Amino acid sequence: MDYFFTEQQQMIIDTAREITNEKIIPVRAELDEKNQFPRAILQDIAKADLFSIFVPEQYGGLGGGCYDIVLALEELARGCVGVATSYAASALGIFPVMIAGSEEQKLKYLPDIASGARWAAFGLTESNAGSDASGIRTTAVQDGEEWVLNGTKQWITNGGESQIYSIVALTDPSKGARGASIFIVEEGDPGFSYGKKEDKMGIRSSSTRELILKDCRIPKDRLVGKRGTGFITVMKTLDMSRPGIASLGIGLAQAALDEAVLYAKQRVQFGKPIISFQAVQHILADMAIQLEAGRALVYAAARHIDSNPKNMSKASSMCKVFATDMAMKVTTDAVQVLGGYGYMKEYPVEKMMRDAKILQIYEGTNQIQRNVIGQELNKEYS
Ligand code: COS
Repeated sequence: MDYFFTEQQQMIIDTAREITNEKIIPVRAELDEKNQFPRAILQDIAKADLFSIFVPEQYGGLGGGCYDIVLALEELARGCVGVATSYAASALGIFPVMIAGSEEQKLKYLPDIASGARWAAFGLTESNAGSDASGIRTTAVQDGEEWVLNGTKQWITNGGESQIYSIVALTDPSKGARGASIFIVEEGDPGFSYGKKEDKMGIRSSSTRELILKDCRIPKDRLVGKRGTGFITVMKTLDMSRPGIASLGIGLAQAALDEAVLYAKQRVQFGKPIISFQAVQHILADMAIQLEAGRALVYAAARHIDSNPKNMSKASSMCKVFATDMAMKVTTDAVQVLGGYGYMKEYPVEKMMRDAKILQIYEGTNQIQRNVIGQELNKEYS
């Protein structure tokens, strides 16, 4: 379908497509197999200026909106969701600074993020605080001109690979969510180290690691926004990032559909290519319908978010749920169309199905998204 992209959007798509075709697809199976972080590909992405999309122009970025980001992510995810996740995590990690950071912090960090010289990551989740984001236990105590952070963050995307971390910690533990604040922690800060790297079912090229803060001392000016406003910034950050996860589902489902159709055209059974059988055609047709419906919703949500930045929660959660549930279904159906071959690592749909699962879980499970949508509906109709 023609979505009438602007010249700039088409340029973003073409640039990301070239990286996907030339740099990602040839190595994705190997990265998956070896659990290997795609450092060289991220450097190519930086050279192609794609890290600048989500940074405002005055800090060296392209000043793109949500729509521009989802287009880039969709193309990268068509190649590999693990690689695309590593790219997206830098945006997620720096959104708190863009949302609530001081002018000095923006000038210090955003140009490096835009050029891809440094990557960011977001440190929210802990072993006992996943869906319940306000249940974190990491603390930050002021000591003269410094903050002292203590705690362990779990499952941090780009952990150990990024140089800049937005860490959520309690500055007033008795106040719960209203006692949370966000801090910038940099690689090399005293008391900051990395824990074990996870061995995952899918998106294996992305790095998922613990962050350990043990009497980690950082300068006073690393507090992002006002003390105690961290939870609201976290919620706004996730509102901004969730359409990106939706677009990973779109790119992944497109890749799975492409593989399934091409296979069905060349696989001969009962004397005919299997695409000539209605049973197979109907599976492919449903995959295509669901994919296009998801894409239309993601693009519509992204356009809505760009023009209504203060009212994005419902659109953001709706597209995240629909596109990622769809990606799980479409990748599973792709494996079905390829049959026994689809189950083998020799064909890429096996990896696609494994990669799809995390999309329904990370950046807020799809059950949490439904809670957000339900609460927004409750407000709208009151
Ligand atoms: N934008 C701005 N503020 C928001 C907001 C949003 N989208 N959503 C909630 N808030 C505010 C509320 O208005 C409330 O403010 P006050 O304390 O001033 O009233 C505050 O934040 C707390 O909101 P709420 O009571 O709804 O928080 P809950 O503890 O019930 O949690 C959910 C809300 C479940 C939505 C939140 O914990 C969440 O998103 N969990 C998933 C976390 C996640 O995505 N983790 C993935 C890992 S991060 S990559």
